[in-house]
Amino acid sequence: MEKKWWKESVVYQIYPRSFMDSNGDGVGDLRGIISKLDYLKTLGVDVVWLCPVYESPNDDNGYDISNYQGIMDEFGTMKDWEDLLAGLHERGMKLIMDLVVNHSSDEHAWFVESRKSKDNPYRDYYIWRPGKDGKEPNDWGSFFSGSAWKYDEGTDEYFLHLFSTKQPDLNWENPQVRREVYDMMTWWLDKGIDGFRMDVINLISKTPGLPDSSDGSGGGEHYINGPRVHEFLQEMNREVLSKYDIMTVGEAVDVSPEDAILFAGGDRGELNMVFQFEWMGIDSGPTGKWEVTPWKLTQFKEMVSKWQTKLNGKAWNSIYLNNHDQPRLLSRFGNDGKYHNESAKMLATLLHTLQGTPYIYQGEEIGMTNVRFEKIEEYKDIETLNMYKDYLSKGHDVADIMESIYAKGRDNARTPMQWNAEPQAGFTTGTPWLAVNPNYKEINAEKALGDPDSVFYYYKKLIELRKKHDIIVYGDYTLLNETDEQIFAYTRKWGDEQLLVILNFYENPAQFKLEPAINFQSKELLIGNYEASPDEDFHELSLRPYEARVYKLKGVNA
Ligand code: ISL
Ligand code: CA
Repeated sequence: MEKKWWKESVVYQIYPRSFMDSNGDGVGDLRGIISKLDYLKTLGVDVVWLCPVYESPNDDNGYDISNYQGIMDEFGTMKDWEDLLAGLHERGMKLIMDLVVNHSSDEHAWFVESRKSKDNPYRDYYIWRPGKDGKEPNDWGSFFSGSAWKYDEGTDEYFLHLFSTKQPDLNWENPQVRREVYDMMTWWLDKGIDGFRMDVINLISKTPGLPDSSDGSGGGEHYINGPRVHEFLQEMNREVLSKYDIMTVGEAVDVSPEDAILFAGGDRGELNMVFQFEWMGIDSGPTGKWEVTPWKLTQFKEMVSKWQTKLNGKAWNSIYLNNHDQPRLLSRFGNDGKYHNESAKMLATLLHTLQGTPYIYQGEEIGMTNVRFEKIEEYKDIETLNMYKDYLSKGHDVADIMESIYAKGRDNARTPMQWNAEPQAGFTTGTPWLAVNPNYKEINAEKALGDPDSVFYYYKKLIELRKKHDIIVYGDYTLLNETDEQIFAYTRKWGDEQLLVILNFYENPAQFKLEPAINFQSKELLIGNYEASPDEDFHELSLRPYEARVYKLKGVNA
């Protein structure tokens, strides 16, 4: 296995709108982030992934970009951004930027031109089609409800938008579009950034002719891992990425481990890793994410193990259980009430002892939780609001819709970062763009920093361990106790060392018996979320609620 800095790194994701507001307008900004760089340094993360800060009308909070080389006024200036980059680099941290090039904003100059006339030089930067029998050109659906096509009166044609109507898809078939994207990427890299997180990058190639879906299921088969996607990424790599020592992670909707190896295989010349969605789908039903469905630990273990073993030695995993699009991991996979701290630490142990690069989403390190706003008017996310209207019109019950939003809505992750117990959690002196979670007096960074036993310091310790033990980064993964419905246990192997990770995933105490037994010369308890005697016989352990332990075994003979 080849050693790389981005394998050894821990990434911290910042959603700028909600991180820290420096000027009291209720919106997080770049100066706000700069004021918290020492906080990130204390945590010990290596890389910051900054969600979009480019000029944008904010239909989808910056994922609709109207100028790829300018900074959104609300967030600050290019000078602020340069200071942020310098501040990170001075502290030995790196910066990766969000690259959103499946689509732009409809307010981008290219689209403004494109919609003017059928023979405009920019027409072919986007995907325009005449209607079919007075209806949309095909049956593809938008990720944000409804058709993926919008009719434009000016030229009597439709344009494709896989996301909101203000996010027209760029036409990657057009070599000029690709050139523009590569030049823009080069411009940012030459400013000194350390890589990209690429938004829905596996959607950029669409089946020629844009046929209807074969089964009325929305058309994903014609744009997920489309026919030219690898050709485009290899071209991007040749033209841009290969010229720099950077990290790249592609967001890849609906990919299998086999697909991931095509995007991120060591010999492919494409990306370093992808974000896959399989683990995120574990509680979704046949109709999708809003249909909240119970799951079993054995299913989850099977999914995790599949990615760990199939990618081993071939491609690199990204490890995350939440981000700005997902509910808070603690509310979803742990216990955000009585065992808040224990379960937050248990899940952190999992995330930081699997093979792959761990991603921490802002607030995860202090155990922030989901939120329940009473009224739909308090929600701001376009996906949530569109779904609400759509489901209402289809006759769903309001209370049921709200329950889905409480469990799965993206605003769960987007409430302002909880810095302290002062009004608005110390995020702003004004009125925040999205209300703060009412639990900020209990859960906040200041409190965590003052408590040596906090979730924050547990994350810090996990990050430190990663720097000390290569086995945590590179070791091979093997699942133990496969059929156990309460305990998730596995080993990592590296030379004659083994890491043994034992996690009680639930509130009930559990008995753990290591099977088969392992012979070793010495053992060391690296970390755990309860007081434990290092000499305890772990061949037969009583685990407390959400207990997590990580042992390093030396002199193992198989
Ligand atoms: O949020 C989701 C989870 O169900 C998806 O529908 C999400 O939109 C998808 O994962 C793609 O996400 C990315 O692209 C979107 C943007 O809204 C998300 O914030 C971004 O992460 C469009 O740019
Ligand atoms: Ca602000």
